[in-house]
Amino acid sequence: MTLHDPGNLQSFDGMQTRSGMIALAGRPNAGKSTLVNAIVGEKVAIVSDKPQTTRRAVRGVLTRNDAQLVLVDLPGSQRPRDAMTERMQKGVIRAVADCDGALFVLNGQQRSGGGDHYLAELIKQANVPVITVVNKIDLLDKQRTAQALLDTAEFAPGEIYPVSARTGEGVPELIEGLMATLPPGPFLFPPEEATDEPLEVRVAELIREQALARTRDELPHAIEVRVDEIERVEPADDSGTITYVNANLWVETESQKGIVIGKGGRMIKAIGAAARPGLEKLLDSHVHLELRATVRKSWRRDDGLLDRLGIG
Ligand SMILES: Nc1nc2c(ncn2[C@@H]2O[C@H](COP(=O)(O)OP(=O)(O)OP(=O)(O)O)[C@@H](O)[C@H]2O)c(=O)[nH]1
Ligand SMILES: [Mg+2]
Repeated sequence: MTLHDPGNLQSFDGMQTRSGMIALAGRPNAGKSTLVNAIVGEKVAIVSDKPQTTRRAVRGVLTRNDAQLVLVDLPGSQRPRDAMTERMQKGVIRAVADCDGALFVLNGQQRSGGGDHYLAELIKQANVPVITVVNKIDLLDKQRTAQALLDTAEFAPGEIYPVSARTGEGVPELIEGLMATLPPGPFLFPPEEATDEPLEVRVAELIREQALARTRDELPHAIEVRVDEIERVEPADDSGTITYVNANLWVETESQKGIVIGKGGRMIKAIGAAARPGLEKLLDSHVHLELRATVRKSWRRDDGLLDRLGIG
């Protein structure tokens, strides 16, 4: 860096760096979290087929040579249903305006006139550069992809990229497009980090992902997972590190608790067993998971608690 640099230009290994935060906005289930994982090349955000899987902003980081892209995965936007989703919406609008740019993610297979148009207007108001993505093109043939792109161009801001977050098609081109929008600036995170999420949160989210995959209707929305303890033990022999994870699955009613525990504990065991491979990969260790379920009445309506949970 020389004294004549304008602004806060910095160098990394002698190079001038660029960096920026890009917020992902889109309706629930559009595939925002899947896309963040595809771009950063690591699972930093959980995914499910239930709407409103993402509850708080999750940052995913991709660093390449002299450029660092920080993606801010946000909860899906739609008309609020309750106090929790209302807070989530307000948070989304603030988050987009606070970023250097926005990535507007549309579900190419399930387009909704009203919802997508409303969101497009909201994003334009944030006054930041926007790139639009038509996602899930693996589900469309060429002709329907072309039609989806044409329809999207009618109302969506910025350049439009067709992608499949699931197969990775179009993702390299999108990364190039996003990198090109980054303003000069110092790296915001260590280059080797894919996210700044605390380990406890990543662990809790991987468990919640498996609980979401096994529940329906209102129940997925009533589940929160808290990790009480993570303890790494290095055995004297070389049998490998064991990590003991103690986690608590919150629900709102006794009947919900009955469902998540299941007959003879079958459901909660299945959730734990399904979460374990992801946890072992994340923790690079054998994992012993102790999972309990607790009724925490109306936790989604408790403002103080939602604050502490970082929701909204
Ligand atoms: N076929 C296909 N499915 C996808 C693609 N991207 C995401 N999905 C699926 O769409 C569903 C929703 O994906 P998420 O990434 O959780 O969507 P989201 O936009 O983050 O959803 P919220 O967090 O609820 O706002 C999941 O079942 C994904 O597997 C894609 O490119 N193709
Ligand atoms: Mg999500």
